[in-house]
Amino acid sequence: MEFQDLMSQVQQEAEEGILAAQDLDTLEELRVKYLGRNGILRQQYKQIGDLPEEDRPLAGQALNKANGSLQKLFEGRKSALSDQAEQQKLQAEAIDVTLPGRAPEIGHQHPLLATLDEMIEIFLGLGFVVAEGPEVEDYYHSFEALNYPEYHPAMDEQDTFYVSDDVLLRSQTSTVQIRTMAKQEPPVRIIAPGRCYRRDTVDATHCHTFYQLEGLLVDEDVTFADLKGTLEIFAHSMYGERCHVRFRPDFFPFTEPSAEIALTCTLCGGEGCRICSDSGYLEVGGSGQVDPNVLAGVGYDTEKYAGYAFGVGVERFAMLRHGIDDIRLFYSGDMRFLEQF
Ligand code: 2U9
Repeated sequence: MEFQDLMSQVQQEAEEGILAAQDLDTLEELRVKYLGRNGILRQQYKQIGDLPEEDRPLAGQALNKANGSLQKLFEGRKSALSDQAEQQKLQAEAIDVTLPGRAPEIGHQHPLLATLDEMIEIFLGLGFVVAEGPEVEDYYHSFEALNYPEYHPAMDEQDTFYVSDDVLLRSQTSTVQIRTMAKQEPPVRIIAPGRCYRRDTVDATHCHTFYQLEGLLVDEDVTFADLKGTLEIFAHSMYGERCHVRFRPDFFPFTEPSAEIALTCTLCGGEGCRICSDSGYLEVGGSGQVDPNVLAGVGYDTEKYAGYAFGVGVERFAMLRHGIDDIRLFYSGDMRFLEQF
């Protein structure tokens, strides 16, 4: 094919390609193909040397003209595509300031901790102070100081999570009361809320991790009647004046005498129903006069001082408060559950 014809064909191809390019990357590929250092036009410049002497000036002029024309076309197309890309970017990033703002999600308290706070507030109103302590405890504070005998099943591995022979996850917040008494003389009037751990099989009413609220009052002349009266006020504050406390004999190593705490059923008011298995009462925890061995263990004069203590499970109260029938929901992290509170 004649040099001129070939050059015209190349120029036409290049012009069509440049005008058809829809983006800067495609355009750049065409620039390299036709106008680049190793491009087609550079090859054609080299081929001029192979033409007859008399044809070279005209061919060179024509090639320069084509090169200039393609460069100009390329620059124009590049400018157009650049503007277009800029416009597309601006549109993509455009913010319609007239749109309503996105309201920030307002968080809210977990139902379990909301119930715990409600319970704590009642005892704060009675003059108790919140005491806290470590969740990873030692054998002494967990068992010995609480008058557990050596062989008591609670300290077996099937009930308690052990980290080592002497280090474990607390199974009750009573350890906090021991630590507090060791640091101060009576009167002691504390509540110990917090997470506890037991090797329980997880089901609708048991979980290996649960919240407890324990209370301890040590002073001169503290009686079982004081205990009952304090719990009665707590019951009224939580569920109204018709909710009463029932004591039944029980046993705990750290209290003597001990009593199981039951409240008038919050659903049927004592008539009997599905929730309370027709008993009219709901067991919620335990209590008793602090065993003198425990007081003596922290150095208190047991001739002068006596105390009462109680312990309740918080999940129980939260489940009654909100009609929840599966304890696992509290720890599921399921927003469909949590968003209801
Ligand atoms: C000291 C002395 C005595 C706290 C008590 C209970 C009875 C009790 C359970 C209720 C449900 C734990 O969450 S639960 O599983 N607790 O029955 N707790 S008397 O007595 C103490 C505490 C500390 C120094």
